[in-house]
Amino acid sequence: MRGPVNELTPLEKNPPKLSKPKSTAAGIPGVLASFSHSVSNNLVSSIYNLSKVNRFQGFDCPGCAWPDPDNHRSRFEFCENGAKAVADERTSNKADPDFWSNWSVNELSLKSDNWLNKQGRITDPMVLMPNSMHYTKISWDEAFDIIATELASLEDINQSIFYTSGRTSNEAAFLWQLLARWFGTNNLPDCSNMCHESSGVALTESIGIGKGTVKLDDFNKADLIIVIGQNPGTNHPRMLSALSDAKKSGASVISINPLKETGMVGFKHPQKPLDLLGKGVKISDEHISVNINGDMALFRGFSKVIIEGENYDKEFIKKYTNGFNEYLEEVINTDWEEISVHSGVSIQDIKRLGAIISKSKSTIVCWAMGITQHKNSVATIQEIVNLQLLGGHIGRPGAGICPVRGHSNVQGDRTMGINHKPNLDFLSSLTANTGIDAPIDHGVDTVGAVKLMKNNNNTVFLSMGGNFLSAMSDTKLTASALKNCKLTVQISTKPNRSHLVTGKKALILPCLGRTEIDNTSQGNQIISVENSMGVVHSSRGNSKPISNNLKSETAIVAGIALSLENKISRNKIQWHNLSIDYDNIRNLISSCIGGFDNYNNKLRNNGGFYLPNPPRDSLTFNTKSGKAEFVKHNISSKKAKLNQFLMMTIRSHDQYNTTIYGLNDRYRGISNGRRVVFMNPEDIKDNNFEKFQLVDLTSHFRGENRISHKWFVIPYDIPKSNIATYFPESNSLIPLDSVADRSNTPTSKSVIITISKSIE
Ligand SMILES: Nc1nc2c(c(=O)[nH]1)N[C@H]1C(S)=C(S)[C@@H](COP(=O)(O)OP(=O)(O)OC[C@H]3O[C@@H](n4cnc5c(=O)[nH]c(N)nc54)[C@H](O)[C@@H]3O)O[C@H]1N2
Ligand SMILES: Nc1nc2c(c(=O)[nH]1)N[C@H]1C(S)=C(S)[C@@H](COP(=O)(O)OP(=O)(O)OC[C@H]3O[C@@H](n4cnc5c(=O)[nH]c(N)nc54)[C@H](O)[C@@H]3O)O[C@H]1N2
Ligand SMILES: [Mo]
Repeated sequence: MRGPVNELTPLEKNPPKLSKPKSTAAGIPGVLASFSHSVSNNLVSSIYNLSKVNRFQGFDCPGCAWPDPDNHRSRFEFCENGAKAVADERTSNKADPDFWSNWSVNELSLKSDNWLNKQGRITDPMVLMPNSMHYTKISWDEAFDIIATELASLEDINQSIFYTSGRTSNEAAFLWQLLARWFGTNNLPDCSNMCHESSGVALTESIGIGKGTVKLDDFNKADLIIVIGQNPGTNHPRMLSALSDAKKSGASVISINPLKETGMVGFKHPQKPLDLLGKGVKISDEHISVNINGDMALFRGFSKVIIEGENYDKEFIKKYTNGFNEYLEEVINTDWEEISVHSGVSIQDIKRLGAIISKSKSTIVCWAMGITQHKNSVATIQEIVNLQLLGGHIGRPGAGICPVRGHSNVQGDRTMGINHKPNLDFLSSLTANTGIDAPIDHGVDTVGAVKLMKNNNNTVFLSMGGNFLSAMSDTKLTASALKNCKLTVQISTKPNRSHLVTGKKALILPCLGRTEIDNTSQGNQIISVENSMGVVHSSRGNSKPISNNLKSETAIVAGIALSLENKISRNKIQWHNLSIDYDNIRNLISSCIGGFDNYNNKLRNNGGFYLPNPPRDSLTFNTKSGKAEFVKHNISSKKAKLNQFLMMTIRSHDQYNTTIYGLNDRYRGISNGRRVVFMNPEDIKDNNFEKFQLVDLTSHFRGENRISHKWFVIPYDIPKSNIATYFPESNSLIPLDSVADRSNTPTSKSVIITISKSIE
């Protein structure tokens, strides 16, 4: 029998150490921190590897989706975040078959996420049989056969789920969705569902494309850059170089965030010696400590200032937009008091900043998870677009909208068709070019996937990267759903909790990482990715793979497909030819997806190529009206009632999503602990708590309670009645059905919580 498996990260015994939050990001400590992580892994190969990151002939940094300059590359186009990601992948530690035989899944589940990740790279395909406590080694052919047998025996094809995390290359992603659709399902949930889905839904309706409209170069032409709900110092450090350059070219920066994040205060460029020695560049000219989820009201306030002052771009509005009069009326009818209460910002401050925004000739607005993971996220993003349309700040140099993506190829995966709601043009093109009978019915997203697995005993869940258990909301429910599957398959590089909380049978298929040489019978292959600004470029691994028994993600997809082909009747696809020469995949992509003509040649240009972006390139909007839409909504915000708190779940400086590199959050002054609740000092006093008080958190949703024990209270500069915790630890508190309207994204940044002292 398999004993109990712990689906949650274990509790922490001791409180963390505290120091003052830092006022400057990067600089010498940033560089040293990246190297100390490398040192602890493998210094020589890491330094060699770092010099290859984001060079024209090197590999794409697995750290984030922030773009590189178009025409040049500095010797080290990377940052602390990238350095950690590379060092983490290049570790010499191995989670090999001996490791898996030494530890049962039950024992492993008592270890922390940090410990699991430290065990190193998975070296061989492994299987966990029903009732067994240990993974054992299996051959690739046997593994593929198990998957094919289980898939072929499904009563309903829609009991299969093909999840994708956003590090997957364009080539592997294209094959992955082809496999799912050739088999017959659109069950293609992906990490976007938990990330920028709200941006995609909002922008598609407002401007006719689910992506941003700026190029990196626009940052140097902007008058004003507004950064909302984002912590670039930790999550997109290279963005700080763009912001500091923009400031040198005369731009002002406004930061809107319940927290004063260090990167937004000051920045020292880690690759410029003079910057390192000096005091650093001040980044934000203004910071607004908005209440959690107060942004929609705040932006309504900015629009009101512009409309009251008649400072809008009448010509742009007339020529390029639809719905202005209705929006105008809505704004006039929203009263100031309401705006101030919802946003938590004084009318005076909103008017002062609104006046600055009114004057800007070219404004860029950037946002990330602080905006996308709330109930009203789609409406909030559309309010941001409304403001940009008022000033004509789209399709003009130095202006536009900039949702800053997370995973390094999450945007590319969507472009490749990883989408549970594919558009019909894409499906018919896929059918025309591959002969498959592409299914039309919508598939499940991540929330739908949990429900599907929960309600069926026989689901097969396949995961191309990621850590579904820990990344998803409602950890216990997600765990019970995964355990209900007849088979779960993880295509992974490093051990994580999704390897421990599994279906009746489970497989781990270890793949090459981005830094490794991908050699096939046709020679070394390159892959491609799309960054946050729509540039597609190549990536080439340069290190010897950690084990001889790894396969590339593309080879794994082809292996599953070839095995399945023998068991079901479907049209022939040249899986083998596609998987040995990625030019063949790219030729197929060229014929199926717009903007990729001549893909193979263009990819080999230094820096790659831009995909078409109609709003940016020609002020063309593929919306219902053919114009950019003002979309009006009643203003709303989530508010905690008396004795409740509104909780946001955020990343520390030492984690990459569910991968925990270490236990410090250097910029926020926390070390050696993660189980913390950031709380306003007055709230601490009013509740009779103390610093390091051990508390239990209970979330409340539609009459249901979820409880999580033993968190340490930390006094922090955060608005009253707002609190923050780190994910993934706090995911068990987020109810599965608490999602954003229309995008169905878990509301990871607005969870209603009560706090009580723990019983020791
Ligand atoms: N080192 C590192 N880099 C990463 C990642 C990582 O985990 N580690 N993850 C990658 C991924 S997948 C993603 S999506 C991105 C995530 O990048 P971010 O979105 O920067 O990540 P979060 O830590 O979720 O930060 C959310 C920020 O929004 C603020 N915030 C929360 N709620 C609100 C709100 O209601 N209003 C406003 N205005 N602000 C709010 C928080 O205080 C915090 O500063 O980073 C990517 N890069
Ligand atoms: N509460 C809360 N929950 C959140 C969020 C939040 O802000 N708050 N953020 C959400 C967001 S924005 C996102 S994007 C999701 C992230 O969700 P996921 O993308 O599912 O999770 P990751 O933690 O990025 O996945 C890490 C695992 O990916 C595997 N891996 C790493 N590199 C590779 C590779 O090259 N190939 C393959 N095949 N596998 C690889 C490793 O085994 C590693 O353990 O989490 C979401 N969950
Ligand atoms: Mo993300």
